[in-house]
Amino acid sequence: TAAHDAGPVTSSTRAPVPLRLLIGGEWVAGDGEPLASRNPARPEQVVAEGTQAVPADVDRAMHAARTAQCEWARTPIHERGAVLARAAAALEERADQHGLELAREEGKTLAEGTGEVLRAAQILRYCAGEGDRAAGEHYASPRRGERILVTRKPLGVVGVVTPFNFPIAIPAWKIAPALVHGNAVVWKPASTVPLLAMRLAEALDGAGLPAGMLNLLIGPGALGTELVRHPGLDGLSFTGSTGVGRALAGEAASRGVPFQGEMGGKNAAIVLADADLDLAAEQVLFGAFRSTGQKCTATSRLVVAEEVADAFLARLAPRLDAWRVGDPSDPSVHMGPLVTESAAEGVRAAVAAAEAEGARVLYRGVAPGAEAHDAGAAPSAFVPPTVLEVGPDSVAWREELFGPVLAVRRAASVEEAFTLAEDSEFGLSAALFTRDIATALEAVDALDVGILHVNSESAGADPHVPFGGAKKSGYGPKEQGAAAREFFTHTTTVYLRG
Ligand code: UN1
Repeated sequence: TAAHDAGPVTSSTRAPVPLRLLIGGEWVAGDGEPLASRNPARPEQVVAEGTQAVPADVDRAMHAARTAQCEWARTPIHERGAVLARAAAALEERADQHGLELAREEGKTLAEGTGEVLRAAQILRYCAGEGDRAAGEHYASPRRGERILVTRKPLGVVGVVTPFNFPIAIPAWKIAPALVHGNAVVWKPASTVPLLAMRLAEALDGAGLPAGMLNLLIGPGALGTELVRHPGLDGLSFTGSTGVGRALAGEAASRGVPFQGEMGGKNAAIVLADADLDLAAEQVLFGAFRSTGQKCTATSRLVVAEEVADAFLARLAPRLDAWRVGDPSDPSVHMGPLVTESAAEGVRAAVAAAEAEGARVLYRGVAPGAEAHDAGAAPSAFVPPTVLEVGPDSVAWREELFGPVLAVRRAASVEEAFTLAEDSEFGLSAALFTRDIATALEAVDALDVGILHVNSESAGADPHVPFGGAKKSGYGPKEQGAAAREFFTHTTTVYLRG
């Protein structure tokens, strides 16, 4: 039976939720090390606790998945979709409860947490309708009495490895297309957010997904290595850092296993001289500081036209002054902590290094615990929103810090603005602010990015269109929409004569 507790959520000091793994349709305690997920805003609060999976569980899960997948692949796609639709309804019903759990476990705000649970439901619903969409292709034949059909078939058993920052939406956008296209899944979520992983698995299990079709292995990174090395693996979808992604991609390639990698970003917002500066300031604020900057699509670089740079920064500062940083389960808070103290420590160290290299602080907000940190007392997972004016070699310009830090450079022309935006090894998303459609069209050609937003923030993605990046940001096929179908299926070309 599922491990979720159904009662209303009123208190933020409630008892930790017991964690369970899902293997072959059974909810079980792991044989591995104990694991507790903590509220990064209040580290004394344990949100969920249990024991982790051990590497041998990967083999058990893979076998359960293989057995289940044979039958599932023969189940009509509309029936498979109906399971996803029921799981979507269950998540919608529990959106407030799970949204609060997300805020407590990961640190994003209550509104973002609840929004993410609803987004996961939306993705499940989108994939539930996959049976109504084109399933393949039909070609004429150069020979009389023959037609050529291209049909799609599942890969088989796929691995899914997901990050902490969207603990339910990213898993949903990998697992839902995998399942609806007839694959079984072995899933290793980030071990900082096990409760939200369990919530998604419970929703699918409760919706009637056959035993073994989704296996949830909570545990250390070694499980991911075990998974990619398993001889039964037919595909692997990963979101996370470029370093880990490339290591997994190498393992997958050496075994001929298809790999889909969604990796880092160092996304620029470009504010041109003709932009609506109020709109741009609002969207840059959202892009850089929502979810505490912990999105691969977050705006972490700002390229601003010299002639409007001061006017733009003068519009950003009061918005930042009004930006409340604190416990994300308080609905009036705009930005919570980072996911862990050590993540915050890394961002603080990078900001200090950037300053030591000559970066100028244009804005630094306040964050709870920051003073204590300065005094060398209790460490804190909070980092204040920070805007730095930097040079081309600054760590804040080059590296994905995954925190609330915006690195700024000024451009003397549109051309220079595009050149500066392109000055990155990453190419996930970009945001361009201009009123000139011709300039926007130029940007489409000039910017080597997977996603371009014109007059909106660099983050965000719809479930029916491709998601993924260029350069170091992506590897292999993209995610979502028809791109997900491409990845989670292969084709059989049928030369058909009567
Ligand atoms: C979004 O921009 O809303 O890890 C989603 C990430 C991305 C998802 C971004 N894969 O942040």
